[in-house]
Amino acid sequence: MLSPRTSPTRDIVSLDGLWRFALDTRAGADPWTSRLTSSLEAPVPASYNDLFVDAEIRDHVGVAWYQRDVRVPRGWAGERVVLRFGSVTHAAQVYVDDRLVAEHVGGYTPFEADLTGIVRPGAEFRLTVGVDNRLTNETIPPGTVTTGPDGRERQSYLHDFYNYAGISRPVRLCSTPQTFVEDVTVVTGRDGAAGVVDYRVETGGETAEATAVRVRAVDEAGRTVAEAYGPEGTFRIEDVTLWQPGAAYLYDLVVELLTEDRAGAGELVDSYTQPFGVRTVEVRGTRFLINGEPFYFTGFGKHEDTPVRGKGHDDAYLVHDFQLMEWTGANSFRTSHYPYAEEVLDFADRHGIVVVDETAAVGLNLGVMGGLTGAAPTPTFAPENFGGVTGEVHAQHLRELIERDKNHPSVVMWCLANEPASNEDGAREYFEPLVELARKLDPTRPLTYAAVMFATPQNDLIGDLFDVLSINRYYGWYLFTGDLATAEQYLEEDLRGWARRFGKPVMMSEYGADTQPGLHSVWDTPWSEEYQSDYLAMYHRVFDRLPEFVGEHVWNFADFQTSNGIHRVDGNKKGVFTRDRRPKTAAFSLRRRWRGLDRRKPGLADGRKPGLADGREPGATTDY
Ligand code: BDP
Repeated sequence: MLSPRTSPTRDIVSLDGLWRFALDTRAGADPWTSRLTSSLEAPVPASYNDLFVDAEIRDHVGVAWYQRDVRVPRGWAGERVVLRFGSVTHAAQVYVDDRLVAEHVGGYTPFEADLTGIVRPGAEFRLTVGVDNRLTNETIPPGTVTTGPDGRERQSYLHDFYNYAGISRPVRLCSTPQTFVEDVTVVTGRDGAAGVVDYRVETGGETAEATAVRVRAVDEAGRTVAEAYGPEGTFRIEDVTLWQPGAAYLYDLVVELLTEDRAGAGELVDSYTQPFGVRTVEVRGTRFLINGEPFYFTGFGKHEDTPVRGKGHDDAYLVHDFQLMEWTGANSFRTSHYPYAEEVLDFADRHGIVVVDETAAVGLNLGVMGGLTGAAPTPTFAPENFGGVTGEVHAQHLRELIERDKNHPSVVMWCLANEPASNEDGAREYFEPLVELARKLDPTRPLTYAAVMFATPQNDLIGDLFDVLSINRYYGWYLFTGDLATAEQYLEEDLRGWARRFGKPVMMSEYGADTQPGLHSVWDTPWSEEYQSDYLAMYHRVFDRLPEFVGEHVWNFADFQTSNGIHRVDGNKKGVFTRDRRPKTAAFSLRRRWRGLDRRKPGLADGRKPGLADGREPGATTDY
């Protein structure tokens, strides 16, 4: 699905701002049929949970209503009018006046409603959105709703981050011509110094057959460097400037629909500009290659999580987070544990940050209920749990993710799930069709999943289906807490086991320790800032001993809010930055390691870990 962009033929009106707001329990029957009586107003985009000093709202399980009035620009006569939501978490019903115009399930992907003929240019309409935050075994992520002894519904789920809900990304009213560019796909390759670009354009609308397609690639200086005609084809960009990690370069693909077949002769019907970068991604042996060069991931698992706004998109935090990642020397991050706002990926494209793009499939693992034993109380993939429709819902989420993000050069790998029960019977049957689907939709990007601690090199059932092994481990935190010497041995044995069994690149997708900012200790004291640094340094020593190792993503970039049912003190404190983005000691240690990695050292050329700039082995030092 294309991102909304203005063009000579397209306009956009932002519907962000304050909307009327009421919980379903207080909104009366059919609240879309009239003006909401509530005096509450909620900002869009934002999660609603932390806005009001009202526990009933924060803990609400079910539907909440948002409403505003919208005037369609009078100049849009004859145009197609589309309403577009960046995301509504987790399910939405959208009404224009009394009429249901869209329903969507999935809290982290966009959807649209075509309002042509339903709304009138120059006139106003009442827009009402029902936002359902319930998670069940038929949603991704999954969860359970139960009724407590007080008759109130309660939501539980199998992930630790707080279940924020609301209209969390921008809402826009867009115009397009009646015949319009519906989709664009760009796949890039290289032939010597030239870029080879395959493109495909899909046209929508009634008169689609009567139009011709022209595409132009325009460089950053505004020069047209290639042109092609027809709905699909290939063109070359001679002396191409590649999109590279840390050195982004974007071309614009200007897609034009014209009234006639004769190239360039017709009148402009629609125009849409799709940015793209020329780069290749490939897994070869135990190497991860970008543009044919070994790439070593440094960075974080993140969350969309900020005070007050919850999971609402915020451009100020977007800019600041990327600044802090660059400051620490991160070249990449994982969109743990759901697709992030499109604005985030556009920014990564423009700034050369590499992204591992994850679906919202977190918590497909009943083993987490068994505590450290990992023994699932009932099999995860049994039909009554996640062996039923969950897989189909997961497939739909995957489709929507790939359709949305396929053109982002920053996205180099799809992560199909976080910590699924890949060690349990049924895991292979569950994941095989998803892997097949992902490869069909996008044959160009490698696939991974983040392996849970209970999944070992001995019992994992799905590693061979994927291209990169991403491993989440907490030796020294949940296991061998405070004993980094023992943790180091187990970690090394574990990681070597994955490399030995599968012969594929291995990366650490999570490793981290909860840390209370300001707590200091001369001992190995868990929760102290020094322990977090020592813990990370221990992991780095191990990584640097493994030739198959291709990257390190620390858990987590920043502290984040968790649900009440989790035993934590005001959230997960594994952040290298606090929730308000102040650095803990570990941020400085990471900065020394990551910014000190010397890319010119010969080691990197054959894909092995580089040494530090001054010749020391990375991780061999005390890092704070
Ligand atoms: C991992 C999960 C992550 C948690 C982390 C933790 O993937 O979402 O936040 O544990 O416990 O298992 O900090």
